[in-house]
Amino acid sequence: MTALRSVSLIGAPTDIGAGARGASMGPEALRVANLGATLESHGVDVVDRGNLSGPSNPWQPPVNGYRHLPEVVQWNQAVHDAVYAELQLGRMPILLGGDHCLGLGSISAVARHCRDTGKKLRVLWLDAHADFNTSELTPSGNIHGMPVACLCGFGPKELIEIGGKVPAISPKWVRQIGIRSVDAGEKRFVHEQELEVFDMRYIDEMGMRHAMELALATLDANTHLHVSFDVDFLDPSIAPGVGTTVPGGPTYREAQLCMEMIADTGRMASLDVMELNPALDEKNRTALLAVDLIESLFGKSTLMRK
Ligand code: B3U
Ligand code: MN
Ligand code: MN
Repeated sequence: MTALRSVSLIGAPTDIGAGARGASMGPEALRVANLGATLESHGVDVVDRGNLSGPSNPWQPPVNGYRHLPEVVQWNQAVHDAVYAELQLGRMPILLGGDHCLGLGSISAVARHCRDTGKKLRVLWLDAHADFNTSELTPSGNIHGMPVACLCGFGPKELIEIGGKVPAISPKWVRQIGIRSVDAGEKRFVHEQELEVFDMRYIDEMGMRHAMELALATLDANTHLHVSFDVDFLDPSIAPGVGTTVPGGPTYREAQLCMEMIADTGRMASLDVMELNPALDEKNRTALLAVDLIESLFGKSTLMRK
């Protein structure tokens, strides 16, 4: 069972950091897929705070290695403030993205809350991508490829300072799962910073169970577990509704096991559901799958377990 049973849904309807338009419709697609009522059916107290607002997407090319930096800062500031406010109320924020650049606002707020309360932070990054680019390394300038680097202090000042402390987190607190697309320079940087990555090769060889056992090892009663779920983590055959599909991702069963093992820790205290792109989906099936997996994150299981 998860520790916190009071959840606040926060919509962040923007694709400001992405390379394809459409993730701005993600929050509504998750609502249409019945996320709120589904969580309520598992005994969760759910409040939908509605959508944040911010600048529209000007769809401009990168400037000095960043696309839409001022707009990305504004959106992340809004996300930071909203997530931090929910944590202060003792509620579990679920950020409905929106593209993954907003993981910066969300996790910098979580890190701030952990500093306030003396908690240890563990970030589980479920993604096809490492999102560890910088302006020098990025092939695209899209900031959704940079949030983990920014959280670790590598990024533009106005972005990395949002949570009040630089760096917001240490690479040691992060575990990445499902990774299968990393750019050449980004790969070197991942090694240099010693990010702990359970890539698809690891999952193929050792299995999701073993990967998750290691990723969740050393959690204790004082750990705040944040899950940042980029929907492109999933294999595109089951989750076509994302901007950057990468073949060879976790199957339905592997993804379910991943979520169930997170639920079993009872430590998840905040969640991002990112990069869902309804413009590329088929009859909302990717949103419905995301809701199904989120149910497992909240402890749904086929049989009663001890
Ligand atoms: N690594 C590439 C592609 C990418 C990262 N995150 C997503 N796509 N969703 C980049 O542009 O940084
Ligand atoms: Mn991502
Ligand atoms: Mn991704």
